[in-house]
Formats: sequence, C-alpha cells, structure tokens
Amino acid sequence: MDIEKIMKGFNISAEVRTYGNGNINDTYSCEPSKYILQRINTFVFKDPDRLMENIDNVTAHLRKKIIAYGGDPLRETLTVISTCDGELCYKYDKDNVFRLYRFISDTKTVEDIDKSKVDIYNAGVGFGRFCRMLDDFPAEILHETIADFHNTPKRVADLYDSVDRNISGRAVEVAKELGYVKENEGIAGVVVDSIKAGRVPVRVTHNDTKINNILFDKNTGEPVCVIDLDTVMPGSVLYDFGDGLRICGSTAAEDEADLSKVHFDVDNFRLFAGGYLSETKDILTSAEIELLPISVRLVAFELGVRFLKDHIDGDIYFKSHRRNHNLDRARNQFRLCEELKEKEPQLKSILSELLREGTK
Ligand code: ADP
Ligand code: GN1
Ligand code: MG
Repeated sequence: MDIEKIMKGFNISAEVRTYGNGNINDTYSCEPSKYILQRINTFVFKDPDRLMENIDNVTAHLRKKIIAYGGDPLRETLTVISTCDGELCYKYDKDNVFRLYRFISDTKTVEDIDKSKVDIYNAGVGFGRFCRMLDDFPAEILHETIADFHNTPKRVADLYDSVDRNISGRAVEVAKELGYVKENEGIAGVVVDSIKAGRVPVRVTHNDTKINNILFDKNTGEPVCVIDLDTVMPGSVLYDFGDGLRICGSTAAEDEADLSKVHFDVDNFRLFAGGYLSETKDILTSAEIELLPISVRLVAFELGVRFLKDHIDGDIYFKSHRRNHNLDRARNQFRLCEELKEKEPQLKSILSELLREGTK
C-alpha cells in the first residue's frame, strides 16, 4: 500500500510505525507530527462511514461535557482529523479504509497482565465516567455498528451454526468445550431477557471495556481518555461492567494457556466496582445493581463462546498469533466462569458493602 498517498489524503507527511495491541484494527503511530492512524477492519465493521459518524457524534457530545466541567477536550476524548475532502475517513480502496486521530501524549495504556491495583480502580472510574457522561446522549442517532454485538443467546446460536458448518474440521476436537457451553448456556439470556421484559434499561454504552481501551496519565495514573469507540451503541451497562471485570478481575492475561494461573481475584472486583460505582451509583437502577455480580460471568461466557466459534471457523475474526490461540482464549474464559460461579455470593456482599460505604 502507498502510505504516502494515505498521508496526503489527510494532508500530512509522517513516518508510520505499527502501534498498540488491538485484536481488530491495525494501528500505526505517525512521527514527528503526532497522530494515530488506523486501518478500520472492514470485515468486522461493514459500514465505516456510519461508524465514523457515530464516533464524530459521541466525541462532540463528550467534548461539550468536558468543556463544561473545565477539562481539556483535546486530551479527554478522541479528536478525529478529517481528510482533505472533509471526510471522516480516507478510502484507499474498498478494503482499506483509514482514519486519523490526534495522538494523546503523556499517556500510557495498560495491558491486562501489567495492571496494578491502582490501574484497576482507575479503569473502573474511567469507564464509569464515560457511562455517566453519555447518560443524556440521544441514543436514537447512533447506528448499530455490529448487529447483536452483545446478544449472548445469538452468540451461542452462531457457535452452534459454526459447529454444523465445521469449515476448519476442528469441531470434533473441541467436544469438551462445546459440552461446557451446552451445560452453561442457561446464563446467556440473563441480561437480554431482562431488557426485553423492560426490567433493565438500554443506555449508550462502550461495549468493549478492556483495560487497554483507556489512556491513563503517564505521571498520575489517572484515567484520561476512553478510546476504541467503534462499538459505542445502545446496550446495557451490565456488559460494560462485566467486560471490564473479566479482564481486571483475572490474575492472568485473557489468552494465558496455563489455566493454573487463571483465577478471579475478588479484591480486584472490589477495586474496579468501587471505581465504577463512584461515577455511576446515582444513575444505575436497582435491577442493574442486582445483576452486576453475574454480569462478569455472563461476559466471560460470551467471550469464551466467541473465541471458540472463531477457532472452529479457522481464526477469521480475532487476530491470532499462535496455533490454537483462540482455543486457549476460550478455555481461559471458561476457567474464569467456573471460578466466578463459586465466588458470586462474595461479589454480592462486596457490592452491598461498597454501596453502604458510598463507594470510595
Ligand atoms: P483496536 O480496536 O485494534 O483495539 P484501539 O483503538 O484500541 O484499537 O487502539 C490501539 C492502541 O493504540 C491503544 O491500545 C492505544 O495504545 C493506542 N491509541 C489509540 N488511540 C490513541 C490516541 N488517540 N492517542 C494515543 N494512543 C492511542
Ligand atoms: C476485540 O479491538 P479490541 O481488541 O479492543 C473485540 C472485543 C473483545 C476483545 C477480546 C469489535 O476488542 O469484543 O472483547 O477483542 N472487539 C470487537 O480481546 O469484536
Ligand atoms: Mg482496543
């Protein structure tokens, strides 16, 4: 690909280097003028124009809020740089679509294995604040960038379809994992059924709250900016809380293959939940609060199902860096689910304590 042509499309000239650890898009840093260039994964995101429209609208809303409380809008939310033609992304060709952001300096990202106790608390604060700032965002103007993204029963049904197609021939090798899904699929509807019944509200949510989707201040460690806004859509706060904790609560990386290292740490739960609730306790409903403990197992289960499906499909969705990478990820998530099942009563009492204490 002609990188210079892409840079010219944005009217900049820069040295471009691969950057970051995402599973979906390709990210590059641009030097010396500081930008982040991203190739949007059009296999995953079928309509980049609508996706960028969402990001433009959401960041405009956040910018107004940040200015209103006296924050720095160039630091605390993403700034999209338009192309020379005034577009929000540059289409090199049908499959190679790029966007450019201002690089947010003096920040760091934290990968799941490197997280400290302070990072975990601050991640909770960062994602909780994001949820609060979007509480009055007009959800009806958002496009659904991936249909049924957190529809867990649909994810399970899609896995079974992949097993029937068995494109890679791997389905027979994963009978044990498929048995686990069958045995535990009862959890899949716990949030979507509550939404359908009108018990749990739909809000504007991030939908991909891994700790490496926050930029933290390099010096103070405080959460500066929530990034990776491709999946900001109407959804449930329970998926954001659960997704944050399946990463922040785990003692190992999401793809750790040695399952003896994979545990769910209830102290990490206390920290993330404390941070999250310090921002959101006044907006969450009692039905949402009730489901917070089980949401962690629900999202770990959903991700296990998605990784297993991708393994069976022949590794076509998530970036895979080694043999059986997706299978390792799936087993890791199911291992977490098992421990979470035992620990849920403990999580419930921690939440009650936090809410009584006022969540410091
Ligand atoms: P993916 O969707 O592939 O996960 P992300 O949008 O999360 O991609 O970006 C990948 C990495 O690039 C992040 O983890 C972060 O380190 C870095 N990054 C992204 N946007 C910015 C930005 N505006 N300023 C500084 N770093 C950024
Ligand atoms: C993907 O892009 P990234 O790495 O932040 C995925 C998430 C998964 C995550 C698992 C659009 O997120 O849903 O939880 O990998 N994003 C998409 O690591 O599918
Ligand atoms: Mg990311």
